[in-house]
Amino acid sequence: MKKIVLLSVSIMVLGLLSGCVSTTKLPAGTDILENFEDTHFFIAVGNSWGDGDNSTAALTSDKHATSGSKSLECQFALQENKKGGAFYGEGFEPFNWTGYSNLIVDIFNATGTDLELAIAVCSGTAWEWQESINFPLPSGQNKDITINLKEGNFKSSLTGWENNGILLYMEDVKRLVFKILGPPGVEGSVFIDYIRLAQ
Ligand SMILES: [Ca+2]
Repeated sequence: MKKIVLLSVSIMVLGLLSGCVSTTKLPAGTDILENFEDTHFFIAVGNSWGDGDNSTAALTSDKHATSGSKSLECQFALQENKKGGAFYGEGFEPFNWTGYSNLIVDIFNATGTDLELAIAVCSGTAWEWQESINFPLPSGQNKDITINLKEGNFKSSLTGWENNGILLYMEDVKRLVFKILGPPGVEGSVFIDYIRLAQ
Protein backbone atom coordinates (compact mmCIF):
# COMPACT_ATOMS: atom_id res chain seq x y z
CA MET A 1 0.00 0.00 0.00
CA LYS A 2 2.83 2.36 0.96
CA LYS A 3 4.52 1.65 -2.36
CA ILE A 4 1.37 2.57 -4.25
CA VAL A 5 1.08 5.86 -2.35
CA LEU A 6 4.76 6.63 -2.97
CA LEU A 7 4.36 5.82 -6.66
CA SER A 8 1.30 8.07 -6.90
CA VAL A 9 3.15 10.94 -5.22
CA SER A 10 6.14 10.42 -7.53
CA ILE A 11 3.91 10.57 -10.61
CA MET A 12 2.26 13.74 -9.28
CA VAL A 13 5.67 15.39 -8.69
CA LEU A 14 6.87 14.37 -12.15
CA GLY A 15 3.68 15.74 -13.64
CA LEU A 16 4.18 19.07 -11.87
CA LEU A 17 7.82 19.24 -12.95
CA SER A 18 7.02 18.49 -16.58
CA GLY A 19 4.27 21.09 -16.38
CA CYS A 20 6.84 23.69 -15.30
CA VAL A 21 9.26 22.77 -18.07
CA SER A 22 6.61 22.90 -20.77
CA THR A 23 5.78 26.57 -20.07
CA THR A 24 8.77 27.55 -22.29
CA LYS A 25 8.12 25.70 -25.50
CA LEU A 26 10.75 26.11 -28.17
CA PRO A 27 9.98 25.28 -31.79
CA ALA A 28 12.01 22.41 -33.28
CA GLY A 29 15.41 23.54 -34.53
CA THR A 30 15.57 26.53 -32.19
CA ASP A 31 18.05 26.81 -29.31
CA ILE A 32 18.33 29.39 -26.54
CA LEU A 33 21.62 31.30 -26.67
CA GLU A 34 20.93 33.37 -23.54
CA ASN A 35 17.92 34.19 -21.39
CA PHE A 36 19.68 35.85 -18.42
CA GLU A 37 18.23 33.52 -15.76
CA ASP A 38 21.69 32.46 -14.48
CA THR A 39 25.28 33.66 -14.78
CA HIS A 40 25.95 35.34 -18.13
CA PHE A 41 28.74 37.27 -19.80
CA PHE A 42 26.94 40.30 -21.26
CA ILE A 43 28.34 43.74 -20.42
CA ALA A 44 28.19 47.34 -21.68
CA VAL A 45 31.12 48.60 -23.77
CA GLY A 46 30.99 51.97 -21.97
CA ASN A 47 34.42 53.59 -21.88
CA SER A 48 36.33 50.30 -22.07
CA TRP A 49 37.23 50.54 -25.77
CA GLY A 50 37.82 54.32 -25.82
CA ASP A 51 35.73 54.67 -28.98
CA GLY A 52 33.04 57.06 -27.72
CA ASP A 53 30.49 54.33 -27.13
CA ASN A 54 27.24 55.64 -25.60
CA SER A 55 26.38 52.66 -23.36
CA THR A 56 26.65 53.12 -19.60
CA ALA A 57 25.70 49.83 -17.88
CA ALA A 58 24.26 46.33 -18.37
CA LEU A 59 22.42 44.85 -15.40
CA THR A 60 20.40 41.70 -14.83
CA SER A 61 16.82 42.85 -14.28
CA ASP A 62 13.48 41.42 -13.16
CA LYS A 63 11.58 43.69 -15.56
CA HIS A 64 10.22 42.90 -19.02
CA ALA A 65 11.40 39.26 -19.07
CA THR A 66 9.86 37.24 -21.90
CA SER A 67 11.47 33.93 -20.90
CA GLY A 68 11.74 33.07 -17.21
CA SER A 69 11.85 36.00 -14.78
CA LYS A 70 15.00 37.94 -15.70
CA SER A 71 16.22 40.10 -18.57
CA LEU A 72 19.25 42.26 -19.36
CA GLU A 73 18.72 45.98 -18.77
CA CYS A 74 20.94 47.93 -21.16
CA GLN A 75 21.41 51.56 -20.08
CA PHE A 76 22.69 54.29 -22.40
CA ALA A 77 22.77 58.03 -23.06
CA LEU A 78 22.91 58.71 -26.79
CA GLN A 79 25.33 61.45 -27.81
CA GLU A 80 25.89 63.71 -30.82
CA ASN A 81 28.73 61.41 -31.98
CA LYS A 82 26.07 58.87 -33.13
CA LYS A 83 28.21 55.95 -31.95
CA GLY A 84 25.22 54.34 -30.24
CA GLY A 85 25.37 52.11 -27.19
CA ALA A 86 26.88 48.64 -27.58
CA PHE A 87 26.29 45.66 -25.28
CA TYR A 88 28.00 42.35 -25.84
CA GLY A 89 28.31 38.79 -24.66
CA GLU A 90 31.07 36.24 -24.98
CA GLY A 91 31.74 32.68 -23.91
CA PHE A 92 28.30 31.33 -24.67
CA GLU A 93 27.17 28.03 -26.14
CA PRO A 94 26.76 27.20 -28.91
CA PHE A 95 29.73 28.95 -30.53
CA ASN A 96 29.35 27.08 -33.84
CA TRP A 97 26.49 28.84 -35.65
CA THR A 98 26.92 27.23 -39.08
CA GLY A 99 23.61 25.37 -38.74
CA TYR A 100 21.54 28.44 -37.89
CA SER A 101 19.77 30.86 -40.24
CA ASN A 102 18.24 33.36 -37.83
CA LEU A 103 18.98 35.09 -34.56
CA ILE A 104 15.75 35.87 -32.70
CA VAL A 105 15.47 38.18 -29.69
CA ASP A 106 12.88 40.08 -27.64
CA ILE A 107 13.70 43.71 -26.77
CA PHE A 108 11.57 46.10 -24.72
CA ASN A 109 12.38 49.71 -25.61
CA ALA A 110 11.58 51.67 -22.43
CA THR A 111 12.77 55.08 -23.65
CA GLY A 112 9.45 56.19 -25.15
CA THR A 113 11.36 57.04 -28.36
CA ASP A 114 11.60 54.93 -31.49
CA LEU A 115 15.16 53.66 -31.82
CA GLU A 116 17.19 51.40 -34.09
CA LEU A 117 19.04 48.15 -33.50
CA ALA A 118 22.06 46.60 -35.17
CA ILE A 119 23.91 43.44 -34.20
CA ALA A 120 27.54 42.57 -34.72
CA VAL A 121 29.08 39.13 -34.72
CA CYS A 122 32.80 38.77 -34.00
CA SER A 123 34.18 35.48 -35.28
CA GLY A 124 37.31 33.59 -36.24
CA THR A 125 40.79 33.89 -34.78
CA ALA A 126 40.90 37.62 -35.72
CA TRP A 127 37.53 38.28 -34.01
CA GLU A 128 36.36 39.87 -37.29
CA TRP A 129 33.69 42.52 -36.50
CA GLN A 130 30.75 41.98 -38.86
CA GLU A 131 27.84 44.37 -38.37
CA SER A 132 24.28 44.11 -39.65
CA ILE A 133 22.10 46.74 -41.27
CA ASN A 134 19.97 48.77 -38.85
CA PHE A 135 16.56 47.47 -37.83
CA PRO A 136 13.69 49.55 -36.38
CA LEU A 137 13.27 49.27 -32.61
CA PRO A 138 9.97 51.03 -31.83
CA SER A 139 9.05 52.17 -28.33
CA GLY A 140 7.56 49.33 -26.25
CA GLN A 141 7.81 45.54 -26.56
CA ASN A 142 9.36 44.07 -29.70
CA LYS A 143 8.92 40.30 -29.61
CA ASP A 144 10.66 37.88 -31.95
CA ILE A 145 12.92 40.37 -33.73
CA THR A 146 14.38 38.12 -36.39
CA ILE A 147 17.78 38.81 -37.93
CA ASN A 148 18.72 36.68 -40.92
CA LEU A 149 22.28 35.39 -40.54
CA LYS A 150 22.54 34.07 -44.10
CA GLU A 151 21.74 37.27 -46.00
CA GLY A 152 24.78 39.06 -47.38
CA ASN A 153 24.15 42.43 -45.76
CA PHE A 154 26.86 42.58 -43.10
CA LYS A 155 29.67 45.14 -43.14
CA SER A 156 33.24 44.58 -41.99
CA SER A 157 36.82 45.62 -42.76
CA LEU A 158 36.68 42.91 -45.45
CA THR A 159 33.78 44.66 -47.28
CA GLY A 160 35.20 48.19 -46.90
CA TRP A 161 32.39 48.72 -44.35
CA GLU A 162 29.72 48.30 -47.04
CA ASN A 163 26.68 46.21 -45.99
CA ASN A 164 27.20 43.51 -48.61
CA GLY A 165 29.12 40.69 -46.91
CA ILE A 166 28.05 37.27 -45.68
CA LEU A 167 28.96 36.28 -42.13
CA LEU A 168 32.32 34.50 -42.09
CA TYR A 169 33.93 32.02 -39.66
CA MET A 170 30.54 31.05 -38.25
CA GLU A 171 32.00 27.81 -36.89
CA ASP A 172 33.88 29.98 -34.38
CA VAL A 173 31.68 32.79 -33.03
CA LYS A 174 33.49 34.71 -30.28
CA ARG A 175 31.14 37.55 -29.43
CA LEU A 176 27.60 38.83 -30.05
CA VAL A 177 26.96 42.58 -29.89
CA PHE A 178 23.68 44.51 -29.68
CA LYS A 179 24.05 48.15 -30.73
CA ILE A 180 21.31 50.66 -29.89
CA LEU A 181 21.08 53.74 -32.10
CA GLY A 182 18.81 56.78 -32.07
CA PRO A 183 18.51 60.54 -31.72
CA PRO A 184 21.15 62.33 -29.58
CA GLY A 185 19.86 63.16 -26.12
CA VAL A 186 17.81 60.01 -25.66
CA GLU A 187 18.70 58.48 -22.31
CA GLY A 188 17.27 55.31 -20.79
CA SER A 189 17.13 51.55 -21.14
CA VAL A 190 16.15 48.69 -23.34
CA PHE A 191 15.56 45.22 -21.89
CA ILE A 192 16.89 42.25 -23.84
CA ASP A 193 15.69 38.68 -23.28
CA TYR A 194 15.25 35.26 -24.86
CA ILE A 195 18.07 35.32 -27.41
CA ARG A 196 17.56 32.35 -29.70
CA LEU A 197 19.24 30.73 -32.69
CA ALA A 198 16.95 29.12 -35.25
CA GLN A 199 17.83 26.71 -38.08
CA1 LIG B 1 14.91 35.60 -19.17
